[in-house]
Amino acid sequence: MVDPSKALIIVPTYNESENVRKLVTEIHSVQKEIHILFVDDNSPDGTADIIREMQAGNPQIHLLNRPGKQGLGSAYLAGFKYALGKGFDFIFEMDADFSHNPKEIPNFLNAIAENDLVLGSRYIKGVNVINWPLSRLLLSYFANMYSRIATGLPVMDATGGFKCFRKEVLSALDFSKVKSNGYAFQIELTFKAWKKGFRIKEIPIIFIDRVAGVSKLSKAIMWEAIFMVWKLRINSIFGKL
Ligand SMILES: Nc1nc2c(ncn2[C@@H]2O[C@H](COP(=O)(O)OP(=O)(O)OP(=O)(O)O)[C@@H](O)[C@H]2O)c(=O)[nH]1
Ligand SMILES: [Mg+2]
Repeated sequence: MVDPSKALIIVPTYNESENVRKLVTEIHSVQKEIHILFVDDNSPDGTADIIREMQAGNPQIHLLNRPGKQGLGSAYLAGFKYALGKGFDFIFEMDADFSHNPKEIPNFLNAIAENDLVLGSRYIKGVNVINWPLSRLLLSYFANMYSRIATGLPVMDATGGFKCFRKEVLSALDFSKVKSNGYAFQIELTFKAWKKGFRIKEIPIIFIDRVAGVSKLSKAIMWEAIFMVWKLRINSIFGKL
């Protein structure tokens, strides 16, 4: 396993006041040296106030406060810049809603020792999704199949948001050229890392639908992904990634 004190978990938040306190407790009960960065878009429910309370006396909790809701992808890019600026070596993406189980973190830290990008995958070793309506599961499963066909990216779960990057991968990406913000954002980053020849490993995770708080999934996010996969492939043919 790599040194957990060199790892930062980025958690974008929008109205996650019901989840953040418990999330920090659980992450630190699994891996007490790890750092956590919340990127909050001025959540009206006061998520940032709770994070600030937790920050008092805990230097491992970081907060980037943005003035308004700007989307998941842009929150992650802001988080990546912060992570690189502070010299973290291993940078995670993770949702605040407990769809991603903190207990899996050590598996990522083990796998990143031999890889550059580790993806938490719902669709290797069967289908590991709990409590999603069948319609949403099918949408996600076929979206991944579609993305594989369009981009050629050989992973079973390209839209997942539980992943760990080595800093070299993020340093090699041109953030100003990252255009997508929703599910397509996940595909775009992994596709670019793959094209640059980085070692990518999928590890199985069990994904659980959110219990508290509200979903931010929208039609716009789906349309973006439908078009973006072809754009990625075409841009890569013309060397414009
Ligand atoms: N900072 C920031 N965080 C966001 C934004 N949109 C979503 N998030 C966070 O990103 C994570 C994933 O969003 P979710 O709403 O869980 O989206 P999802 O997982 O696709 O859908 P559900 O699990 O069904 O809610 C959560 O931690 C959200 O709070 C945003 O515009 N800005
Ligand atoms: Mg979620």
